[in-house]
Amino acid sequence: MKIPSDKQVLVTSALPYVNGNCHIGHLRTYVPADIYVRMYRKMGYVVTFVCGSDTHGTPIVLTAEAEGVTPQVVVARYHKHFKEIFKELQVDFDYYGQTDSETNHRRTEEIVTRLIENGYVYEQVINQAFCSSCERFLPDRYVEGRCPYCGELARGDECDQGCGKHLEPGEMIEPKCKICGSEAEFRNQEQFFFKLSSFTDFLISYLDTMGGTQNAKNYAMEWVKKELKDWCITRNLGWGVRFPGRDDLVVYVWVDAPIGYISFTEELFRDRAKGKGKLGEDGQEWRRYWKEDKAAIVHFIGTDILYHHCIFWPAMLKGAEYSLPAAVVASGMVKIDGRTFSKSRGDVVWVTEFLERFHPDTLRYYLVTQSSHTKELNFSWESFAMRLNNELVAILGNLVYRLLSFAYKNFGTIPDGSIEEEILIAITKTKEESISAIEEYEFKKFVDAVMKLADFGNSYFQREEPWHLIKQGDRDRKRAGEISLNVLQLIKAICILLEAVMPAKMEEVWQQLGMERDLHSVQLDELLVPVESGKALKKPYRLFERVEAEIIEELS
Ligand code: B3M
Ligand code: ZN
Repeated sequence: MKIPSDKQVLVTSALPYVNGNCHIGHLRTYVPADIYVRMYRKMGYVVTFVCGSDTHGTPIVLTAEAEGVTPQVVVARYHKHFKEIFKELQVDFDYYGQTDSETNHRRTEEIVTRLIENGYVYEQVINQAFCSSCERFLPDRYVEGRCPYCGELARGDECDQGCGKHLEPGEMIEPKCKICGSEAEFRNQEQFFFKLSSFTDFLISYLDTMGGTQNAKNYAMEWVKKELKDWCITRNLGWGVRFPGRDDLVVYVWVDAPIGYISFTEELFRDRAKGKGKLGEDGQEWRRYWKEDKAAIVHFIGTDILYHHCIFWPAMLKGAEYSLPAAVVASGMVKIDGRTFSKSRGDVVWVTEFLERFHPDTLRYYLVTQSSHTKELNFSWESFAMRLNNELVAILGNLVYRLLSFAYKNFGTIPDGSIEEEILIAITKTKEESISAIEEYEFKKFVDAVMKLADFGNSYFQREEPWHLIKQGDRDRKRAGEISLNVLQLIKAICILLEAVMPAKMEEVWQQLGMERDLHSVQLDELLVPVESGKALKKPYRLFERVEAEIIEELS
């Protein structure tokens, strides 16, 4: 999707449940979102990037109960953990909040009240799973059983092993209590429902123009055309955002979680306004994004939460009179060595463990090059090693080290000369391919295009053989300098583009090139600006190290 150049862009990433550590499956959404943000900034857009911890819902309450602590303790621990991981990975949110904030409670109450006033919420008594030995209702993940649609084992509010459908309270077959294991019974209980069914026509026309990846659009359209069921939006839980006027009920976590996107935008602009001492109007900037359609809102999510983002969420926004997302970008799921990711079976790769051995940028690179964004990504240490050794070391690292060593040793500064047509054309082509790949959320295509440019740099250097020329007379020496200058121009371009993917490593290259400006704020118009002759080069060192087979064996 092309975003009109006068629009601002608001990018969000799905909010992690903070009930456990970050694994590489999580990063499949955050890293591409961060790359998208960096590239749009380079393209000249004003981009705001928000995310935060999803603190409510039964996953967290269950973890807390198992540990014998309050949900706040669990939330605080993993909120900190996720923030640290994002920092290390340079997933650089403008604001990272959490859904238990006062702003989010207030905004959720306001939106739910608006939905009630607008006639989209009704009360109904439903049959709900109840555990007579624990003497409590069993909301969401408190219950396990079988999916009524496909018969697979399912937990709580989703059929996570089978068809992936969202399950309404009371829908599960053969429900059992997650806490004590006894068979649940059904008891009547009043809950509140959102009239999702009355948004069918709206959703059909909305989805038709919604941008984002095809998988998002197609799945959502299929669901809407089949039948939309009204949606139970309350739960009997103590932890969450109170349903207005009811002390015994909280809203379903999928109500207040996406509202977090709005609250974090509010909190960001409030903080910025405070910093400038201008709270009034400046603090209201968030309205431009969420009330006045002044920005393109782009949500990055995993395919498992498409239903929530393409159906519930736009209906809620519409019903409460808020702006609608311009695009939903859904990444495929991550598998480990061909197996579905599972903590209990040990089919999981923790990010902290990964980072003990490898540089964060190598993970960022791997996550976007291993498969295209909407496809499943099958992680294996072997495929990681191949990308690191054959691409980062052999193509990119080789180009940079070989050329810079040559230029540093023979000239010490950026040599004189002019940039050849061939080089300018190659850079221009890569720039165009990169922009259109990013506009289509084709992160792999984008990186592959830049790596092709690096490959071209290697062949050009090899073809021109400046190491022979340097030993000849002055004229040849001059030509060797010019060849180096041209490769330096390629490296500069690669550096600017790949900063979006490997911000730390490209910063290192940038410094080796002797550049003084902050690489992160350099825009794409600079790709063709000639490198400055006469500037001192820094002594180069190797960017990436090969990983040897023994290590891979040990890790696999
Ligand atoms: N907390 C995590 C997930 O289901 C969930 C996302 C909320 S996004 C508003 O992937
Ligand atoms: Zn199912």
